[in-house]
Amino acid sequence: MAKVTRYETWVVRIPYEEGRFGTHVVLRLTDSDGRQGVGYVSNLTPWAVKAQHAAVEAFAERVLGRDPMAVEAINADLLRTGTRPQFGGLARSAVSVVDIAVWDLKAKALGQPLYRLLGAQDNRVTAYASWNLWWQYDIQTLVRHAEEHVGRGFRQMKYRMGGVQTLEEAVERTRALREAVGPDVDLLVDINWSWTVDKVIRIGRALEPFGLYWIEDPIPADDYEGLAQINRALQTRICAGETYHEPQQFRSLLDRRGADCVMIDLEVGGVTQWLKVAHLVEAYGLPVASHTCTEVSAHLVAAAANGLTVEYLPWAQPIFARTAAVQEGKLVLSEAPGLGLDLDEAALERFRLDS
Ligand code: SMN
Ligand code: MG
Repeated sequence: MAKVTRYETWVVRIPYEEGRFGTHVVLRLTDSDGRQGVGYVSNLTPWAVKAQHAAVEAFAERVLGRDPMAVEAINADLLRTGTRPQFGGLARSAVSVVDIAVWDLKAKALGQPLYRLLGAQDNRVTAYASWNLWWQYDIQTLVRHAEEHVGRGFRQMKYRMGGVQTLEEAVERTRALREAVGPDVDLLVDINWSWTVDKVIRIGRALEPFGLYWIEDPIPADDYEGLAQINRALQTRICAGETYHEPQQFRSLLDRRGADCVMIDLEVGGVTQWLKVAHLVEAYGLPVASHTCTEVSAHLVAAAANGLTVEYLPWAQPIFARTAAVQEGKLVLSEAPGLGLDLDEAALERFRLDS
């Protein structure tokens, strides 16, 4: 039986667009057979990254000496010991990074790509381009970036409109994108919790002729009743969930039918908890989508019977030696055991953020 013998961590801050950076906490576990397991999460609250980094190291320390095959027991032990009320989501986030790396070790020990170990039939999974279409861009830039995404092989892409104030501008942006990509490319829009129920319903109805694939996070994510009201009022699929990290939050959304698709971030507790939530959502007859952490999430969406699409954000790619190809709207996962992720040590040092 192999045991986890070593951990290494990095905090990297990587530019991915003009003036935009992604901050990522990366962990590598090594076991007594010399296998290495990689885990990472992208931090959307860089001000807290030091605490998150320290938490990841604290939990990684607790995995030393453990058998990486025992993913369920390790996850339960870490969450039980770490998730005190005052520690909350940070603990889950840190446990998530450890859980991902342990699953990588487990899959490698079994010589299987993670998606196959989890039961996926196919190594190709639908993905959408989720960068370069921010609401701050003017429409000409937005259209050019959308055309570039089509040129990269994407058949779905997500733009943002949280900062868009008027119905007229929302319609103008959406029309320009629809005309640029044509009827066969899916357009997803993310409002990032910025609108009100009335505004979403009013603008959502005006956008329905454009056949949006989903409207994401239209209002604050804890307004389950508001989400249900929006969901009843609009034909367009409503997607929510990326900020949830406790099972109760997903149950509240599902019990109120607040969304037609549930977005699950790996910081919910890693692969172990992501799968549990996906199964919960499946029991309600709904699909799931992933949030950030593309290289890991793709395995999960490919394996989940109700997996819908993968958020493709390339902002952590520079730290990995290889990245999956995009072909005809699908991410093509490698046959390599585990996550198929080899860290580029030079890149880790180059982008290292001393925390
Ligand atoms: C998001 C992710 C990463 C950067 C900005 C916004 C957003 C999403 O949460 O759904 O992609
Ligand atoms: Mg979002």
